[in-house]
Amino acid sequence: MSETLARAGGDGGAAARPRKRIIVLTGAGVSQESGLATFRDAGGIWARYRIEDVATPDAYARDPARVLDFYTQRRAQLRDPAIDANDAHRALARLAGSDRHELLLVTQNVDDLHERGGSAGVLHMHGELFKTRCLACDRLVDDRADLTVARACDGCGAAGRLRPHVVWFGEMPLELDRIYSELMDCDLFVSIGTSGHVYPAADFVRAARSAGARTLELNLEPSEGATSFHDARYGPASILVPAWVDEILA
Ligand code: BV8
Repeated sequence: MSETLARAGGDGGAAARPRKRIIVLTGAGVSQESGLATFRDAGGIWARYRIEDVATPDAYARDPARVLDFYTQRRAQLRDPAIDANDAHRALARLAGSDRHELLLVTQNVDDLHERGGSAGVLHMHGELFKTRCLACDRLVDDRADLTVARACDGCGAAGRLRPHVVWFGEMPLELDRIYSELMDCDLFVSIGTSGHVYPAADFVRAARSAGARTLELNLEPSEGATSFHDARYGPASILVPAWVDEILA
């Protein structure tokens, strides 16, 4: 696996056993027990909003105020001190610290709970809620403030050109080349808390399997891609993930 991966400690000396290369993909289910709504469960985000109205480039072009308000509300919720990382996030950070494994943590989530649970180098393939991009000058900044049409870019001063740094439907996810090259070179692919509904993330298990990796699904219930996994365990992530990490580290 390339050096871009978080080296999991250890001196890497010649005598060192080869590290097990693990790729973990997470979805909204890993943050559900932290209090963040998922997308497709009962009462989920897409039960209250239409994707076409709030999560596509056309929606933003047609009614930017509505789209920015959707993300402003999600930012406000994520700023709420009652929302914090859970045991699943923390267990994955523990795994990254192992000197016998190399972990690439890819998340579809735009929240920062993996980071708050202790993970570093998280690959946010659908972007990040606490980042804002200016369409006039392409400036990308950390930003937790409300997004409004009137707000001007601190860099170029243009107003009405700011958007959340998230990947909308119809837009290319981030770092796909890097993800696919790591999938071709991993020993174990683990999918956690995702419905397997959104592509290309839903395709990763097939790519990993075709390259010879073992595949495992940890989810509340069978995902749409359940039959593509060698192994599966069903239940809440805050129970399943720490138990699985303990097994891996034993
Ligand atoms: C693209 C950011 C390429 C915004 C999101 C085939 C190939 C390529 C594309 C497509 C294709 N088929 C269709 C498409 C188009 C589309 C797509 O997939 N549509 C779907 C609706 C069919 N894909 C795209 O548009 C993607 N772009 O492919 O570009 C391209 C581009 C240009 C030109 C040519 C090609 C972009 C997709 C990214 C969209 N942005 N989010 C935001 O967050 O607001 S997607 C959104 O869905 C979130 O990122 C979310 O993470 C993601 C996936 O949802 P999940 O995370 O899985 O959440 P969900 O609620 O669905 O499921 C939760 C699961 O957790 C459930 O299974 C539940 O049982 C479980 N769970 C619940 N509680 C717990 C739990 N598990 C454990 N413990 C618990 N406590």
